[in-house]
Amino acid sequence: MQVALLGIRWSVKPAVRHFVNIQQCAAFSTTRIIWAKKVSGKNKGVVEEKLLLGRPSNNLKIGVVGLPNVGKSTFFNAITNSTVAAENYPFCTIDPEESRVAVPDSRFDWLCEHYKPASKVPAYLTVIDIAGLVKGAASGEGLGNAFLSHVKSVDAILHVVRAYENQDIIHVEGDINPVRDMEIIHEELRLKDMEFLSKYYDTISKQVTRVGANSSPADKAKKEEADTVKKVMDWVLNENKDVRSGEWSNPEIEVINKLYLLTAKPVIYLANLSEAEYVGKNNKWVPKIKEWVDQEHPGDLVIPFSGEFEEKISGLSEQDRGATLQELNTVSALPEIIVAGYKALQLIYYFTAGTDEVRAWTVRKNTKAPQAAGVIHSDFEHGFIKAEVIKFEDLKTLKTDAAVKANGKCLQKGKDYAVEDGDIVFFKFNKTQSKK
Ligand SMILES: Nc1nc2c(ncn2[C@@H]2O[C@H](COP(=O)(O)OP(=O)(O)OP(=O)(O)O)[C@@H](O)[C@H]2O)c(=O)[nH]1
Ligand SMILES: [Mg+2]
Repeated sequence: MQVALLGIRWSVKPAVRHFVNIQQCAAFSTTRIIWAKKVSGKNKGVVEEKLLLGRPSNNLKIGVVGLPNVGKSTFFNAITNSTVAAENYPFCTIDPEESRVAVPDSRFDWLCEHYKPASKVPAYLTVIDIAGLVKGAASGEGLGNAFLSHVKSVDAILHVVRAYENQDIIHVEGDINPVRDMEIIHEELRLKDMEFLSKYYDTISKQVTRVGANSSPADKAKKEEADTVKKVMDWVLNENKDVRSGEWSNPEIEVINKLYLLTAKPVIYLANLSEAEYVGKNNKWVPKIKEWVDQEHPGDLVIPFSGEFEEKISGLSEQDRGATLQELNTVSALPEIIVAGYKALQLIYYFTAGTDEVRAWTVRKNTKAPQAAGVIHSDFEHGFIKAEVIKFEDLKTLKTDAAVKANGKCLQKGKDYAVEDGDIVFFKFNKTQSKK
């Protein structure tokens, strides 16, 4: 038997949280986090792992959504260092633009400093700039159907809402009212889900035959699917709620995840303020936005930022940017937004670290060690033997790999270990088990 070793290190704690001390802004609590729960009955005591809403992939994207001309492309340019058109007229953006941005992480920086590796690869967040949605989008207004299909293709939403006053910048609704604007967008997303669900239910309910003791598994599955779609439809239509705020069982989540519903996607609200109000931490709309979010979508995050300010400082050299921020006694909101976006997608990363390379590997939350190893190479998954895991804080405290080992802090983990954000991992795998 041949045993191959791969040097890997990674770790994670709640990623960096520089942020935004605007008093009124929401506490950091990204969307809903679904925890494992106990199941009853004959499997009593066995912990059933709760499935996550959303696509089961580690290549997820977050879309910038909002009314036209509210600053989405300005934000996109600042966050991804791009130069897409951001002009003062509605529907400046038509086709989606995609870019990716490195996820800031002080642990990654520390590991790079520590190992001085030849190659450094951080985690990346993929961001998509989407065209503005208007009232009536769900019924085709303002190219609504095309634009909503762009929203359908992303896995989470950064909802930009305008909270700055400026007579020169056109507002499609005529005046500034972020709460009304958020309601418009939510209503359009919900209407589109309702339309899709009604059509889908019509189709599958026709395929459902009477289910009895002798029915085939396929017939039973179809019936269960139809029942779930009906339940989701009632939630969206009758309760007027978003899919993501419902409590769903694992079989229901499996059905929901195949439907790519717009209101199932996690949302982070970005309140676009003027530079002066952002720096002064004072804007009359932020408390109202927060209040609406707390009432309608409890637990969702509101992050104030300023498009014009971020655009301005993103064009400066690192040194000048630092000096400007210091002089104004403020911080850029972008690192906080990137980290929050990553979390909203339920993504985490582990590190592999050594003098060759320090690298962050993205996996979805709750991913078991063999599948996490498979992100590096499928051989690591198929021939998985064990993962040697070091917690970042242990390495930081004890300083060397040898000291970590000598103190019993190099943890031996098997195939049932769910990799944690920030773990520094060294996989052992059996090459003879590998599959092509
Ligand atoms: N004063 C001020 N102007 C802003 C801010 N953010 C964006 N703008 C201006 O608002 C106008 C529209 O900005 P965009 O970023 O193109 O808006 P958008 O949401 O992408 O618009 P569409 O693509 O048309 O939906 C531009 O003239 C921007 O310069 C801001 O924070 N303050
Ligand atoms: Mg735009």
